[in-house]
Amino acid sequence: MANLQAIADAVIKGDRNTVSAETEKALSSGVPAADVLNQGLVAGMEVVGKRFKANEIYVPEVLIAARAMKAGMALLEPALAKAGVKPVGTVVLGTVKGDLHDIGKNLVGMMLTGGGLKVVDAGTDVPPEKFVEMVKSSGAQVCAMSALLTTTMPQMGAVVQALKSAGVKVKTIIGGAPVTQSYADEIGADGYAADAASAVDVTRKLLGAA
Ligand code: B1M
Repeated sequence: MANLQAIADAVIKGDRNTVSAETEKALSSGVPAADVLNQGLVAGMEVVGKRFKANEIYVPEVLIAARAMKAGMALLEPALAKAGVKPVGTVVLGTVKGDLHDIGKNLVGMMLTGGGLKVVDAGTDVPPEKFVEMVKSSGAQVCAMSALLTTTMPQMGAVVQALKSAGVKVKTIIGGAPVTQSYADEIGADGYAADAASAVDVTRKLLGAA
């Protein structure tokens, strides 16, 4: 019997073995991957975020919870990313310079792959010049950036500017907890998405494939 609350609780405790076991159980009993993700893994990480903010837990506990969440996400990946679909475009995706948060970025990557896009993962702490270089070398039509810190958000503007200065013809999309549509407008990004699922819709729209 699938128990999504058990997945959330195990993420909160940082118990990756239980996260993996319960995620496998849920998937094999037919629970949709999106429910396992949202009601299990993401629900658990939301509690972790609140406790972190309230100084009830600290960075090591958050890291252990993040590792547990990643174990569950690795199991969900094949279900989220349906194989065999011809890519409708290529996206370079990275977390901007100074920022090491990659859980949301990885989720966006999985959903984009599932949405029929080829994703070139630039990793975390990616400086503007690396985004430019990777967009050029991959021939990507979209450059997607994630930022989780208010202090690293300005890097997104720096990437938009660097792409323009390099004369690279590419659409840009941004997202991450502190990012908003008005911020996207301010820095001249072509798109903004609040979550991984909308990132797929916005990217496909930017490519004219919606
Ligand atoms: Co950090 N951290 N963290 N952290 N951390 C936050 C972001 C924070 C909000 C916590 C808090 O105070 N409540 C806070 C930022 C405050 C601010 O700037 N406003 C914070 C801080 C302060 C820090 C440090 C500075 C702490 C310190 O060292 N004192 C430090 C910075 C390190 C650095 O990056 N240079 C730090 C470190 C860490 C860990 C390493 C411990 C760990 C990251 C592990 C990892 O990613 N591998 C961590 C974590 C896990 C968090 C919280 C708890 C959870 C983030 C997460 O993974 N959420 C976070 C609190 C919170 O957000 N509740 C916090 C789950 C994930 C699925 O959601 O990433 O938001 P999220 O992604 C969503 C959407 O935002 C969107 O889609 C995703 C899902 O639908 N999205 C996009 C994301 N990218 C997108 C791109 C798109 C479109 C949508 O288009 C391209």
